[in-house]
Amino acid sequence: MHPKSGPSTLGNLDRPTATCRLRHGWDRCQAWSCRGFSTTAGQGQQVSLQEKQVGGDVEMPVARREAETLFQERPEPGNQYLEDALLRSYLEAHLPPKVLEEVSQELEGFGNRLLTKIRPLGWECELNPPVFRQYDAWGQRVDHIVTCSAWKRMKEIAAEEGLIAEAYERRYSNWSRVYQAVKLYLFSTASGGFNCPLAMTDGAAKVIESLGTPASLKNAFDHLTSRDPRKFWTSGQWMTERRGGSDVANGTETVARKQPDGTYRLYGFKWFTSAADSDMALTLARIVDAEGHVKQGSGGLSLFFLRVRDEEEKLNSIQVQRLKEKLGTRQMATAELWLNGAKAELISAEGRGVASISNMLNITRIHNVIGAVASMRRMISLSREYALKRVVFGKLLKDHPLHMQTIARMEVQTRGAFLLLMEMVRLLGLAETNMASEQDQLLLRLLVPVAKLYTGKQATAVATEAMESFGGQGYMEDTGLPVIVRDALVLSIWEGTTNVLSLDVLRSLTKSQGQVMAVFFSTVQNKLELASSSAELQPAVQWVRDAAGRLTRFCQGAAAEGAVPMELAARDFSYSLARIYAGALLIEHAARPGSSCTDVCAAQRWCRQELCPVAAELGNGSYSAEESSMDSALVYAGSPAGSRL
Ligand code: UCC
Repeated sequence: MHPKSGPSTLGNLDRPTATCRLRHGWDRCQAWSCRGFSTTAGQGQQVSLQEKQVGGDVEMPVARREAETLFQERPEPGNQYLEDALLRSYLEAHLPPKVLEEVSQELEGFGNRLLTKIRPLGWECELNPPVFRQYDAWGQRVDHIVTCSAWKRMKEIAAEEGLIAEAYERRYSNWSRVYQAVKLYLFSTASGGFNCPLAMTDGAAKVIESLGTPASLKNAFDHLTSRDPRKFWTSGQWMTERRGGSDVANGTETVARKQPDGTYRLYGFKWFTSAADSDMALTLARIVDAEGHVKQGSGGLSLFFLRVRDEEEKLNSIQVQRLKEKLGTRQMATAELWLNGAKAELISAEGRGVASISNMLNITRIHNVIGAVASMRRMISLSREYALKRVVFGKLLKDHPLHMQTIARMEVQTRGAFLLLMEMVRLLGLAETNMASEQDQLLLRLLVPVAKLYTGKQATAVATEAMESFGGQGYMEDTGLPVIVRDALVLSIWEGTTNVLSLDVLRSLTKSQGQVMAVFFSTVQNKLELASSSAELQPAVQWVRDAAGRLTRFCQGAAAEGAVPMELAARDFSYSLARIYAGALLIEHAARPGSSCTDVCAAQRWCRQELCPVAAELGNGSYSAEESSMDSALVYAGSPAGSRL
């Protein structure tokens, strides 16, 4: 069921709860709290005697009064920036003092704006998803995607806050990317899905900048990176077609016909176009040659820029087929689009479409990581707040050790993911200010798919676990919790599934002829050395060293085995990279002067898990030909297809 109306206990923090308003009206609710009554369930049990004494005061029938005691208090986290210990300690540890002083002031203000203004708007976006109007009242085809006023306001806020501009103005040099990522991380779960168009907008700006900002694209770049809400544009990324979005090289059917004026007309069907209300898009197509032929495969793909509508708001020879019925991210319009001669500009070298759009992919994948870490952080914030209020079995949830253990495990996962994110954007900032070494660039190329695939899975696990920590309330649509869970589920699908990204990890190894692994190991080693004087971190350091040793031996063995076992091992291999690298980052963070006991504990706990699953699975024989054919036998047991294997 999708909520269409009614305030949320989480979404509408500045208003009374739905239950209060419906049953008594807000005044009555406040009157109760003035008398010092808690309406929390377990506390209700504790205060039942008091209640009996004052029952006459409230003039309520007994049956109804008993129902009142089942009310539960909503969790109300405060300023997200101020309450995020790891974020603040990371910034303190890394940013130059002057930059830290400026950005922490701005972030505190942004945290307040999120709390009081932006989050309620985000909830409005959830309650008012986009609607597709194909015809007007007189039968004219208009293909209008109608978005709500809160969504439009989100676009203005994104510009005002410089959520894209910050990265390209570079007022904090190499730290600008870190600062932008932090703002996006805080914005993400409050944004009502607007983080999605921002991901692609950032990606498009990155592509244009990587092309040297050609004169023909200067105007678009200025719009994408503007802080002026009247000028700011968002961009789509139209890559997925009917045959799917993973194997882009073979799935792209859209063709581009050159026009006498040097522009192109695009013809094709784009199957998933997210943020379809965007101002512009980057898309792939195959150029038709003079004989009317197109080149198949990756080498036949080129990259194009197009405006979605013209100055009079008329679609650029594009028809909207329909909006997608998605499990989550419903606040944001994802559409099927027919390109029926859309006017476009070729912006890559012919046949270099995939390589050119990969700049966009890497940015949107980083945004995916931002979304994943933000979802985890938000769910934990809500969960820990709730544990301060909810009483069960005679005491607050926070006093149940098993409950605390469950949240603490999520916290450790989130910390590892957060540091992976920060490491990537730190490297990106260096690369964009010509301060990155060749090693830094190789590491960045490797870490983007690793972090994307790993945190996507973590977000799903943490979001569902945290939802469970609310009991039945977590499953209630109007608490807003299911929205976060649904929206998190897309993170391991969008911008490359876990397996596709695992293969991308192998691609980065092949392209660098293995150099990237040498950089990986030496960087891990350097981080571990920072902890050499900390006795309490030594067990964790040793676990990471052992895991890195097992991974080295795996790599040496895999090189001898050939490509097939490596493909089979790709997912476990990528998980091993993520766990070992995040372990080293947690140790590095815990080893800094002034670290806290929770920093040390998080590092120890992270490193206690299996850090090198690929070596463990190799030991189990999981990548042998026999095991691989048993995989298929297991999958198809009982299916008619089983006998044909
Ligand atoms: O489908 C989608 C919608 C899902 C549902 C969404 C619902 C709404 C959600 C909204 C949420 C907010 S999203 C689209 C998902 N698709 C992808 O992300 C693409 C996944 N596939 C890949 O990433 C593949 O690996 C491909 C497409 C990149 C593989 O293409 P090729 O052509 O086979 O790749 P090649 O030949 O290996 O690479 C071509 C060139 C090479 O450069 P050169 O030629 O110089 O050697 C590669 O090194 O591109 C380079 N390259 C890269 N460079 C490829 N990938 C990268 C990279 N990541 N970074 C740098």
